[in-house]
Amino acid sequence: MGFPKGFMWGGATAANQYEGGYDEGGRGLSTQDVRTAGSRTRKRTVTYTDSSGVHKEATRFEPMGKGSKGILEDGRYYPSHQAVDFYHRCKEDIALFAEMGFRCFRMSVSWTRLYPDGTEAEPNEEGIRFYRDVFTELKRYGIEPLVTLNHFDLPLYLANEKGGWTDRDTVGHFERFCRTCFTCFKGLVKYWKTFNEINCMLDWNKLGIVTDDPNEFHQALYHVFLASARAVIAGHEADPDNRIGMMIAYGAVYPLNCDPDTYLNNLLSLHNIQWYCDVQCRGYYPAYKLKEFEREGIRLDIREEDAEILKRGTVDFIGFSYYFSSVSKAGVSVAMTGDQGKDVPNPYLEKNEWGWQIDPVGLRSVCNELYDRYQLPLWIVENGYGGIDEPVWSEADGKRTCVIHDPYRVDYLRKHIQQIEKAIRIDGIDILGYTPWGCIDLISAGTGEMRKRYGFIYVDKDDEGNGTLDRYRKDSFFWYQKVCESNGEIL
Ligand code: BGP
Repeated sequence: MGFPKGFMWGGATAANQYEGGYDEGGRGLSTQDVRTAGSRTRKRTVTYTDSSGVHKEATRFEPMGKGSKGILEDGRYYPSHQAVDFYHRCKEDIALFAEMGFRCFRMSVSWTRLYPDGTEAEPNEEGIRFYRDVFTELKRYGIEPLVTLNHFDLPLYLANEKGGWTDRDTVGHFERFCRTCFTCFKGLVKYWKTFNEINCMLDWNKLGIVTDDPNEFHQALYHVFLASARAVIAGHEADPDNRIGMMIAYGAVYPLNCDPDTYLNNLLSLHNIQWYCDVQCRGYYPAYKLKEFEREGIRLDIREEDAEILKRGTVDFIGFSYYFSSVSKAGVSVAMTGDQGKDVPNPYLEKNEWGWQIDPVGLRSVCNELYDRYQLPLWIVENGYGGIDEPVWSEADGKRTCVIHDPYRVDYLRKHIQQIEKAIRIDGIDILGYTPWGCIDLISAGTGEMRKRYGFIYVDKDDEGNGTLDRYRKDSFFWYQKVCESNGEIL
């Protein structure tokens, strides 16, 4: 078998979808806290007031306009507020992860739990205590934390009052937050990632941009790259043992046919995704991107010291999420947004109920693509099957309980793990670990639902926020337990 000793089997989560406790322990509001629930057919929205104070809602890609501010509306359901309550159930959950045999656990630190507005000089001690306890508990079971420093959250204050990432000061605020993490969690956390799915940071929730002006978008993103680089530098200074990666949503992209023009178009459309890796792994903007800026008239506000920061702040490994593959066609740009409805269908592949095209072989292809291009270790930090589970409820010893048969999830994961094994054994790729997404059911990022479930552990909660939040082991729990125990031999 290809899996090396010490391969990091585990699972992945993110604070805004998992943690809850949104107004407890001194935590401040984040942009994710003003996002409503949606569904496959009804998009999630942000509730906000426009510059005249009129209450409005906008979906992910709708510009909100200058002077807009995210707000909470009475009587609305905001899924991040409670999420699935890791805040109060962390010990119970960690015990379940340990029972499955996790060697690592991916989670994110909520920025506003440490810095409620993002601008404070000193961190919130209660927030630090919470995460320190979590990491200590993980260590007690021999589980290595893999920490995402930013998983789609931005302090609401910074977004509303300062323009979020369009403001260069946000870089400094983020660096202060990261330095606090590196100092306070030293010895407890060694593996970090800067920004989750940096290529999906297109909207107000993540960047704080209120217009669809490409210049504003690229300036904000430039600040994110700088912030990532400064975090990497700070992390290495704090502890040379720290390993700090980037994180991108990646997927295989196939040309529609063998027409040379189609092939070329495919190659170039890959640049839409690859340039994020180029900046973070090589330390500078690639020539094709600079040419594009020239053509589009995009001018960035760049300071002299920035080039050196980007260069010094390159990452130690590439973390990526992989859920589906796409087909490119001239005139249709491929972006890993998860909105596959608009994509070109691939006749060789099946889809899940959310239209995501399932493609295990594509995972091996992208491992090759990334490793050939950057020669950095890879970590598949998200992958998984989001589907509808049907629990079978019964009473046992006066307690309500349930079983969940989820062979579709096992089938999806098994086929992907087989391809990872080949990528290691046959292609010689250095892959550090595998942390399937939503190892415990949590709120969907795309739709805000609970019914799109990824977990090995079922959480009793519905799309309107009702339920006991009790946890139940699915069939896949016992399957993954064997995978971890046998280091991927028993699939
Ligand atoms: C990625 C995110 C995760 C996660 C996952 C699944 O984009 O990093 O936060 O949610 O996709 O997406 P969804 O929840 O929309 O099914």
